[in-house]
Amino acid sequence: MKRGLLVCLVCVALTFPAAGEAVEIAASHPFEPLSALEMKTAFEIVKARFTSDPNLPDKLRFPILVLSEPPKQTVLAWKTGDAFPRVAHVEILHNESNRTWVALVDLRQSKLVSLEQMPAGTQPALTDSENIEADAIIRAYRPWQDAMRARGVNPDFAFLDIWAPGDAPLPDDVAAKLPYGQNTRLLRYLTFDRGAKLEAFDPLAPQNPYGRPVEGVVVTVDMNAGAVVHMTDTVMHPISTESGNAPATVAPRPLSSEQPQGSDIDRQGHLVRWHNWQFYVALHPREGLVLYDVRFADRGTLRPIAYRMALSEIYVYYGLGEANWAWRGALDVGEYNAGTLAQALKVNEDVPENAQLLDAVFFSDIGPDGENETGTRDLPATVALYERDGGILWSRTDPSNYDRDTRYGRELVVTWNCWIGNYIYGFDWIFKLDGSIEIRVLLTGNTLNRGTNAETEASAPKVGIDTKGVLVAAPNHQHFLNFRLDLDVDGPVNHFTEMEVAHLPGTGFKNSFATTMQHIEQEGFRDTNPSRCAIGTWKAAVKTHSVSRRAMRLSRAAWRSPIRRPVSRGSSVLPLLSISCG
Ligand SMILES: [Cu+2]
Repeated sequence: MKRGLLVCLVCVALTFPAAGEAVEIAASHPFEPLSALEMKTAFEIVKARFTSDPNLPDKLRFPILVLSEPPKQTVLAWKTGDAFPRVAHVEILHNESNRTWVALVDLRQSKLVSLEQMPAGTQPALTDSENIEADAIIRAYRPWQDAMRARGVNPDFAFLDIWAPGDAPLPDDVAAKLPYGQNTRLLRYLTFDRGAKLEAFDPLAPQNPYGRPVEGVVVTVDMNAGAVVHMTDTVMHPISTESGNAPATVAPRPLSSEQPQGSDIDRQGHLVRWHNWQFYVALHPREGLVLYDVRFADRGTLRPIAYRMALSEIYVYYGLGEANWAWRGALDVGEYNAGTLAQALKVNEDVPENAQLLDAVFFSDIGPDGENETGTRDLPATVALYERDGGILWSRTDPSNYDRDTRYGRELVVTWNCWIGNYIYGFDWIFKLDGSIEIRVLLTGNTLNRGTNAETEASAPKVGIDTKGVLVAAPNHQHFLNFRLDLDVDGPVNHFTEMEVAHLPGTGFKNSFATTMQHIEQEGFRDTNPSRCAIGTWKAAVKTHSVSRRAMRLSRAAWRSPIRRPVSRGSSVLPLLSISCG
C-alpha cells in the first residue's frame, strides 16, 4: 500500500463560515491539548462543510483529531498571558471512495481554514470503528468459518487480531478486480483461539488469546467495499489450549513509597517543575507522551534544553519468509495511533503509590453522535509522574583518611504505556539531578506466536511445548524505536556532533585510540557503525568556522550543557532486513 507523505493535492477551500457560536477556549498555554468542547466544535465545523457541499460525501470517519501546534517561532516568542493560535488538525476518511482529507479548523474564529484532499493511495491510521465492522465481516465469511472448524476451532470462540496490511501487495489477480487496485484500503487479520466465549471466562483466570495462535489463516479485508478479498488457508497445526497464565512465584513483602514531607514535584496542570527542571507534558493521540519546552535552571538562568521530545515511530518486522508472515511489519505509531492506546496506569502495578496521575481526552473516530455528544472519550490516569531514589549521584573518597563525600540521587520519572495487540510498550522519561535525561523503554506482553509442528525452527529462536505437547513458536523479529528530539540547548541555533572512537595505528604502542568528531548538518537518515561507539552531542553554537567571541561563548556553554549524551550508549543492533529485499 502506498504511504506517501501527507502532501497537499487539492486545496478545496480556504475559509468557511462558522458552524455556530465561538467556542469557549480555556487553554492557557500554546501546547495545551484540545478540550472536549474544542474537539466537538472542530467536528461540527468539518461535518458542516461536508454536509453543505454535494460533491463531498457523508459517512465520515476521523482517524485523528488533535491540536495543530503553533509554529515554533510563535511559541518561542510567546509569553504567559499573550494570545496564541488555537487550531485543530482533523483527518477525514471516506472509506467508500477511498479518499482522505486533512482539515485545519481555527477554533478562535470557529471557521474552517483549509480542507485538503490527500493524494490517491494515502491512508490514515486504522480506526476502532473499522475494526468493529471488519470483525463482523470476517465472522460472517463462510471460508473463514470453515477454516476454523477444519482446525478444530469454534468460530464463536475465535479472537480476530487487527493489523495494518504491511507492505506486501495483494496478488495481482485479486488487485485487478478492485476499483482502487493496490491503493485499496486493506486490513489484515490473524486469528487466535480464546477457547470459550468471552462471557464464559472466569475473571480470576483470564485466558489471553495470544498464546493460542491459529496458524495458516490470514484474512484480508477491503475496507473500501467492506468485503473479504483474500484469505490464506495453508498449514494446519495443533492449537494450544492453555491459558498462558503463570502464577506469581515471588511475593515480596510490602515496599512503601511514602513522602511524609510531601513531594518535590510542583505541577500546575501540564506544567511541571522539579528541582532544576521545568517542562510541559501532554499526551498526543499519535506519539503518546510529549515533553515540550524543557528547561534547566542553572545559576539563575532558566536555560532552554529541548523544544519538543517524543516517540516518533516503532517499527517491528518479522523474519519468517512465508505468505502468512512476510507482510508483517508494524509501524505502531503511524498505523495504529499508539497514543490512543494509552492504558490507565494502576498504582502498585504500573507506578508506585507516590505517583501523580494525569488524565487525557481524545477523539472518537466516528465523531459526535446520539450517544456521545462531544465525540470524545476520556483516558483517565494515562500519564504518571513520580519521584524515586536515584542511587549514587556523585561520590569520592579521600585517599588519606578514607572520608567519603557523597550525594544521594533522586529521579523524576514521567511515564506512560500503551497496549498494541500482543505487546505492551512502556516509556519512562527519567529526569536526573545531574542534568541528564534518560529514556527507558519497556516491552512486555506476549511474543507474536505461531503454531508449528517442529521442535526446532531456523525462523524461531525458541519453540515452546505446552503440557499437552502442542508446539508454539515465536518467530525472529526486530523492534526499532525512533524518538524525535528537537533539542534547543541554550536556544534554537544548535548543531549535532557525532563522536566515533578508532584505534590509532603507528604510534609504536598498541594502546592508542582517538576520537573523531563529525558535524551532522541536517535532519535525516544516518547509517552508522555501532562497533565504533558513536556518541552524539548537541552543542549550542553558531554555524561558523570563525572563532568569534560569540561562538566561543556559546561553545563553552555547550560543554556545560545538561545533556551531554542524548544518544544512548547502550547496545544497538543493525537491521537484518536484506538489502536485496529493497
Ligand atoms: Cu517482539
